[in-house]
Amino acid sequence: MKGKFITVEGIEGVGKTTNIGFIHKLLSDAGKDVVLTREPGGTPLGEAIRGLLLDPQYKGMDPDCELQLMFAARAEHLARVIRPAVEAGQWVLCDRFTDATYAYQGGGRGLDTDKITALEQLVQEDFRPDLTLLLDVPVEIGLERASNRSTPDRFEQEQVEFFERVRQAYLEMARTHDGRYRVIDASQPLEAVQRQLASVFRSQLKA
Ligand code: Z5A
Repeated sequence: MKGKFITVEGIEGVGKTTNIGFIHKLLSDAGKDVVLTREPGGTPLGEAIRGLLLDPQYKGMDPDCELQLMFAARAEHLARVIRPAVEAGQWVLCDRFTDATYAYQGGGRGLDTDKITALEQLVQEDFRPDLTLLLDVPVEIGLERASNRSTPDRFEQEQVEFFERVRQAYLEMARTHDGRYRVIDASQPLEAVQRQLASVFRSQLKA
């Protein structure tokens, strides 16, 4: 039996890392064999590409270069980690995936969606997440929560308007792909966010 591919999305500081640990425990307690991974990254080559993408010395990187590096890392990740795990019946829990490309490179950088769709088709064929959790908070809350970081990476150096465009792109995807999206109000205290997540997984685990 095939496993499932679950992605967690949202703007910076929304609580993805914090809540992925909680979801991992929920699924493991329910007897699922869970693989935790992230994008960009998830393989040695992907993590090397991540290093290039986040490095502030490449501030001003050409948006097409950024887009293609995201998909180069994704191709390796799909081939080495995600597809084999799902085929083997594991539940793959991934911190960001292609919806982040639509939100950041499409919404944030303003790249044409058709370019992203063409690369998505090339790299993924018909492979898509089974479930996407969008943790949503107003931008000022996300940036405030993320503000304790020591050295901001290349994305964290962007302006508020950039993150507003990213958030709106995510919310628009949630409206149009409502079959696989669950929007979680992540502005609430952590216990309340985790109650919403537990409720989503109660129905997923029954399905
Ligand atoms: N990127 C892209 O452009 N295109 C793509 O296709 C992909 C990615 C895949 C790296 O991603 C960058 O890559 C990302 C987009 C780009 N850049 N940005 N921005 P990343 O996921 O590794 O980086 P990130 O978004 O910056 O993650 P993050 O800052 O680590 O945020 P987070 O994981 O969502 O938040 P957190 O670390 O769990 O929580 C932040 C703080 O808030 C922490 O102190 C928590 O204790 C606190 N927190 C969490 N939840 C709560 C609640 N409910 N109340 C109060 N405080 C809370």
